[in-house]
Amino acid sequence: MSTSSSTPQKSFLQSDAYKPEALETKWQATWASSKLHQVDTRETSKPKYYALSMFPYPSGRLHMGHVRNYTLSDVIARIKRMQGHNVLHPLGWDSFGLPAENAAIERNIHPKKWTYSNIDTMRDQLKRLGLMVDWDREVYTCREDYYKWSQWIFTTLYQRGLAYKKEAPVNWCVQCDTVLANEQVIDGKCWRHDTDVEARNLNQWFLKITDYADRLLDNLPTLKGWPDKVTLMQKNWINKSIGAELTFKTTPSQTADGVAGTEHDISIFTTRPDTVFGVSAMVLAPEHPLVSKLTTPEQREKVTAYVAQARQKSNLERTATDREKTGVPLGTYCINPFNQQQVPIWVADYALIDYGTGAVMMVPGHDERDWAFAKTYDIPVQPVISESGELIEHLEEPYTGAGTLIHSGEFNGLENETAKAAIIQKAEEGDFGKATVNYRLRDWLISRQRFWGSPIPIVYCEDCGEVAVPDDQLPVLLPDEAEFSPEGGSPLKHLDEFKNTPCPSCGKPAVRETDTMDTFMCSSWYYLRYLDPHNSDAIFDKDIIKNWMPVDQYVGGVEHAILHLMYSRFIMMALHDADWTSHDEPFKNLLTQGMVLKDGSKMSKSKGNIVDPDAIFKQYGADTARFFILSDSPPRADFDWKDSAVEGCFRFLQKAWRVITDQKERLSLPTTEIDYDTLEGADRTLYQATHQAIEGISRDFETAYQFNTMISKLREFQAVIQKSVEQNVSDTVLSHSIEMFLRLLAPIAPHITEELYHFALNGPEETSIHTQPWPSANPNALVADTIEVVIQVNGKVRDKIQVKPGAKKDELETLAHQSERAQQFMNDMTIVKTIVVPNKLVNIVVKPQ
Ligand code: ANZ
Ligand code: ZN
Ligand code: ZN
Repeated sequence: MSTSSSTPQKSFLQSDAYKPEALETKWQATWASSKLHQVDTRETSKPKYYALSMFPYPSGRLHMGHVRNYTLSDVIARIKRMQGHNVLHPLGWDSFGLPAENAAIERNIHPKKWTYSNIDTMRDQLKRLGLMVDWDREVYTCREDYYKWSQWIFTTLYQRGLAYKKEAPVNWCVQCDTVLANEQVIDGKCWRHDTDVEARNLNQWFLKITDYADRLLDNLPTLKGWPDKVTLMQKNWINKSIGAELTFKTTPSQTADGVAGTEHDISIFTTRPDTVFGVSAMVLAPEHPLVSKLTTPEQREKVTAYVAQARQKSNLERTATDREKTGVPLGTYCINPFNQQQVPIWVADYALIDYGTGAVMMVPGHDERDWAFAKTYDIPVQPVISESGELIEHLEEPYTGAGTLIHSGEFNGLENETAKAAIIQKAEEGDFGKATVNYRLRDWLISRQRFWGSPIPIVYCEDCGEVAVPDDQLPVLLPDEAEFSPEGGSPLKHLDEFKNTPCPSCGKPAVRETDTMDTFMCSSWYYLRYLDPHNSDAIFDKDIIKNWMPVDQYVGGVEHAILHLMYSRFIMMALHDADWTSHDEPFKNLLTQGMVLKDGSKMSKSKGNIVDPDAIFKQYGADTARFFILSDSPPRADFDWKDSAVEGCFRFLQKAWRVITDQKERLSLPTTEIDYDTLEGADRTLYQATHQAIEGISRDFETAYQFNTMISKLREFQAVIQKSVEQNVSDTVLSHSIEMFLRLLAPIAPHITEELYHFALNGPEETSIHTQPWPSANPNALVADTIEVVIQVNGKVRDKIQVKPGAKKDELETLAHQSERAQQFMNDMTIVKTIVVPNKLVNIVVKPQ
């Protein structure tokens, strides 16, 4: 064992067994010392190819999901390199974030120490997997040479008016002990915890992603290499709705607190102006500023209590269609400007303050939530859209579809889509409304009240106000020491040395912002830094970015469909607009891989069904792990880990090893000078199988990264090689097939193929199988030697014959007439005519004599 890495050229063929562990560590050391995976991003002689996997969070140890993710991008990268590209396949660490800080609190380890030691473990594991990674480009988001530039992006956005601070109701997770972005709240719960998110009012930093809402939406159709599912999720998240803002005036005599005569305007946003004649009430969000002003003294107590209670609930909880709707009437009224009808004003928590105008015109006949509300409180329902066009007075359930307007005055009889435009026009003419656009997308809240993140580079000065830290004073260093108590808010707040600083602008004593950035901010641009990771003068060299972006193939989990993938698109667009990049979309193609299951259920600590990659590396080797993780299902589908199937993959490699090493004495390079036309017998069969394998495997790769079918073709190919050995195949053809077999297998199983390339095929010492070209099929060998032609008599199949492809019509006709089987049906008949479809069939038309 001790000799394995110190004598890299030692062959394992001296003993004939396949011993993956020693062989793999030997090659990993050799590749590292020969810098086989080093990439020069300034080199432009070859076309570039950027293969990227979502970088890992250093949680502790590698799991099989990582193995799958990184193997997928690695195999793509390796094939692209063999196909002649300059390929970059980098890795790094998404290494700021909560788990490190929680470990610090629970176990009293500094988050940095915890993070770095996890990174060391996981890097070793990833190296053990045999990845084609240029480790000189490794980035850590938690290192100052990286977060300096995360801060620089923040100040760049700030200067462009894209970062601002405001007080707003925000989502608070008690377990994370910090606020969350809207994207981090899933079904009303924290994305990391199963805890319900609370609403709190806080003064926080936001990035103006809403300025890019249209562009994020409009570019989606250009992302042709993305799964439809992901683009659809982004579209729904942004949720652009076109509608109208309409103004309802309150009834003057009804004004609250006894102040008679005051009129207020209530402005609502609706996507259904066509239903305006069906309004039964006005609903204000509990936080709406008019709630208090429009409450009558009689209703004040109830309203106040309701508002207080509503503030505790999360948005999702408040708007879910299946929750019971609650509300309280304010005691005042407003007037529908279209029919002058007076309707009561309510406060109800299903109206959200941060959507539209925070007020909703309630149309119970045509909206599910309004219907539920009206039924609870006995509010009248007026149908105004009729599906059939007939006049109706009563509905059994809300009708949300299209139809004809009824009970709608001058708009009666119009189709509702047409009516929308007509109603908006009338509102504009009467000055009580206008057409508007609304988005569900909110600005991105990036403040976090935690320690283990990049400080937000802002200083507050009494004289100058908010000052962005200038470039030459970046990074704002995260101090080494802090108190990590779960109480008391941001740990940096309690560190005077950190907090107190001279104002960058006037020099007077000032204080720093003590919140840190959402780690999604740090991970929204890492793919740019890999391209120029050691640049200390600038975030990156624009020319390199220009040549290398966009990422050609991105691979990762679908759980990032909205969060990371949308944030990255936004940051890329913002950097583009600041003239830092020439592209505004970061990822050209996206592959979202499925999950890794164990015997049908998700691998998880709590289920105790985790398969540890190290154990697999030790028992079977990384090549088997890689081969197996690709073998069973296509990349997008879930993958079910079965121990027995791993064993089968190991046996396949073992057999390849045996078949090839047994023939070692006969094999030699080069193998490409073979004249196919002269081949016969076993040689011809093996050569054909070889080129069919090349063609099929290349096609499976190009069309949809069908690694599982590529692997079944490799298995078939190997079986043919094995058989041909028993059938006196020549040394040259056998060498050729084995060389092609190894090249096709090399991206998937890089170690065993490198070993066999050198020691069974005698590949030149200074070369690597991984820099050999990807094989291309000889088209002549793909054409079958003979094809089947059907012979029919009066349209009925009577015989099948083998002919050379492209046989002439008269040749086929003669062969058909000679067919004994066909002749049995032609006895005593006269041939009327013979129809020949070359390469397919001959139909002989006969009639009785
Ligand atoms: C009247 C109406 C009638 C509506 C109807 C729908 C159907 P999307 O499409 O998701 O944008 N709405 C407006 N502002 C709201 C707020 N702050 N909180 C809760 N709901 C609000 O949804 C737009 C619809 O959501 C709007 O159109 C409004 O109800 C409601 F038959 O107006 B609609
Ligand atoms: Zn949480
Ligand atoms: Zn100042």
